[in-house]
Formats: sequence, C-alpha cells, structure tokens
Amino acid sequence: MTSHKRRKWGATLGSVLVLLGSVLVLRLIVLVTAMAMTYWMPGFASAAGVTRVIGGGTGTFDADLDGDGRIDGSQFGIGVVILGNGAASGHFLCLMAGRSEILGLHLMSVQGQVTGGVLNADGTAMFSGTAAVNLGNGTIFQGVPFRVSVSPGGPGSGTLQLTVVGAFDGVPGDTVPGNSNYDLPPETVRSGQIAMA
Ligand SMILES: [Ca+2]
Ligand SMILES: [Ca+2]
Repeated sequence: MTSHKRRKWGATLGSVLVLLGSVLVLRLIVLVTAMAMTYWMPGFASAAGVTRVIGGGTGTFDADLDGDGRIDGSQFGIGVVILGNGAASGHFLCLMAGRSEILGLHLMSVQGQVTGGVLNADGTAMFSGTAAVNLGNGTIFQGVPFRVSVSPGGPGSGTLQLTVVGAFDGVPGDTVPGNSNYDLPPETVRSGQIAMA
C-alpha cells in the first residue's frame, strides 16, 4: 500500500469512527428523550385544551430512497405540548444514520425546537419550529425551519412526515421537487410509538 493510500484509509477510518460516535450519541439522545417524555410529560396532562404529542422509536419509509438496495428509515424522538391557538413547545429529533445515505451523506439529523402546532379534526397533529440540521460531514445548519405531521399509533399504524423548509429541495427522498422544501415521504412507525393525549 502506498503512503497516499494509507493516508486515505486513515482518513476514511477517522471519518467512520467520528460517524459511529455521532450515531451512538444521537441514539442515546433518542432513548433519553423517549424516557424523559414518559416520565416528565404527564405533568402537563391536566391542563385544559393542552395536548401532548409524545413519541420515540424507529420509522420506515417503506422505500429505498437513495437506491442503495436497502429500505430507508429514521430514529425519532418527539416531546411536544400543543397549547392551542397555534402555539406549541417542545422538541423533535429525527436521525437518519447508518441505515441510509440520504443527501448522499452518511448521517443526517434534525434536532428541532418546536414553537407552533395544531391538532387536526382527523386526530392527527402538525408541529413546527426551527432545527439544527446536521449533515454529518462537519456541516450543521442552524435555525432551519421545519414542520412535522404525525398520526398516533404503534408499529405499522403511527406515522410521521418531516418537511425541512427552504432547503435541500430536489435531493434524493424529496417527494415534491421544485417547491424549495425537502419534503420527505411519510414514515410508518416500525418500533416504539407516537402517542397523543
Ligand atoms: Ca436505501
Ligand atoms: Ca421539495
């Protein structure tokens, strides 16, 4: 092996280790988020007109978005309180790592602060805010608007759909090219659940 190749392999190994570390940290965040919501959120339950949206687990797009032969999906954590009149607070986390290379990269996470949300008449909910979008290559965009639509349920029934507003239009996985947004297809809960109460 030439020294050039050794350097290249060394750099590749370094990148892989960094990604693995990021994946483990974010998996921990998902787990802790889900656990924290389970114990912390009941305190909001009694407030009139307030709805909690709590979720954690994995989802699947039921499609191979990037053409690598594997079905893509994400890990998610949701802890949102919808307050009425369009207001909401809480957090959203979506991690696409290891199992997908959406955007042609090995990792993408969306860590969002939720500021708005509504309940729909059909029992679904939508919430929105701004997020840190991590492309896993050292690039993190801050303050990126996003919105998420969810329907409650466990594996095979709950769904979530993420839209990153004003960025990544037309990249692999975008279902509506040309509208300036990154419109990911709906995901179905594969493990865990999304609960609304
Ligand atoms: Ca794939
Ligand atoms: Ca689009």
